[in-house]
Amino acid sequence: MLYIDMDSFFASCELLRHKEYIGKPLVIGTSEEKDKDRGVVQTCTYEARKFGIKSGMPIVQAYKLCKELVYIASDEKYYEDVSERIFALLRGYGRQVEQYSIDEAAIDIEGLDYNNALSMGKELKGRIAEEVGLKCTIGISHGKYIAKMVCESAKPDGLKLLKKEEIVPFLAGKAIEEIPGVGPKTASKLHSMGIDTIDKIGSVDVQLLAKATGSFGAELHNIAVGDDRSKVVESSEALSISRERTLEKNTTNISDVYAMADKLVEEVYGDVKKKNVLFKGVGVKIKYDDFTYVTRSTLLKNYSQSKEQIASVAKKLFEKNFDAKKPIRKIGVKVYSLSKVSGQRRLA
Ligand code: TTP
Ligand code: MG
Repeated sequence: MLYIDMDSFFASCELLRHKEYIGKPLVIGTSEEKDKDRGVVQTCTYEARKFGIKSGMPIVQAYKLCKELVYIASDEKYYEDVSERIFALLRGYGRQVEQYSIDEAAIDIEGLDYNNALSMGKELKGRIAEEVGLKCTIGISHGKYIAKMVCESAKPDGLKLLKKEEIVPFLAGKAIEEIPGVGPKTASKLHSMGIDTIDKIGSVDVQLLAKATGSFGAELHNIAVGDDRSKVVESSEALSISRERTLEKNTTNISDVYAMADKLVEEVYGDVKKKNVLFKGVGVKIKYDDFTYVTRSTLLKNYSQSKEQIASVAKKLFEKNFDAKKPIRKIGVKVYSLSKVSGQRRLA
């Protein structure tokens, strides 16, 4: 398994178009610059991390830690475009790719020996640096959980391979919270059983583990003994399901938009059923004849698998954002924030 995670992703994207800030402590925040004090840090450069600044921290606190901090307001549309280019490159290898977030993926490298796996990692780093201009870290090992942990341990700009026999020593003494997917709930259950480090998980009876942590128990045991069997799950774990299509002719008539939306909803719903996933988010994209576009989305209260719900939310979003003065060229419909109906747990 090869696990790739871009370094300080949003901040690095900004440095591509703001070369003047290279080498400076830079944060990307959730609020417009004029009211940046109300926002939180989404990410920051490694130069800013030296001051103790990190994701989730209020901007006000970040400024207390570093007075010379440079601030840029988040521009997620741009980061998504950069991400799409990176994923197109990753998918170009014809291997299974499981996308975990805007900047993280696991790639199935079955059939490669350690040397070839390392060569692939090196090549990927080189191509992403050359073709996109960004740095990333790659962890290679057996199973997704271990590969992700190896990746974390090699940040930033790292490439690290952990052989099978090196896994148990690597895990020794590490806190259970370092296992991807172990959140506060699982952690507190494990703590109440007297388990605080990963190696201890391995010495506990699997039945007991399963009783405390459900279906994750057996997987946790496997991870702890260096036998992480998790595999890439490409389709059902995809971040979103979407369709977009160009209208027959550019239009300022909303009924043309609704008619096309019905078709797209039908197709998106077809995929939802086929992959047997639930969704929590519904979004639309409106592309105008001047090649500008807007995206709008709504998060539902609960996970859903209803076609009517996709249709009604999409329609509302199209209606609300319709502007009769701007001819529309193309529209899109998507569902996101997906969850499997059963099985596979997410890492990130
Ligand atoms: P991460 O991969 O967690 O962080 P990163 O890429 O900035 O830094 P690194 O991987 O080198 O440690 O997240 C990817 C992007 O997701 C990040 O650039 C910004 C965004 N993000 C948030 O918006 N809020 C958050 O709390 C986190 C953790 C990330
Ligand atoms: Mg990252």
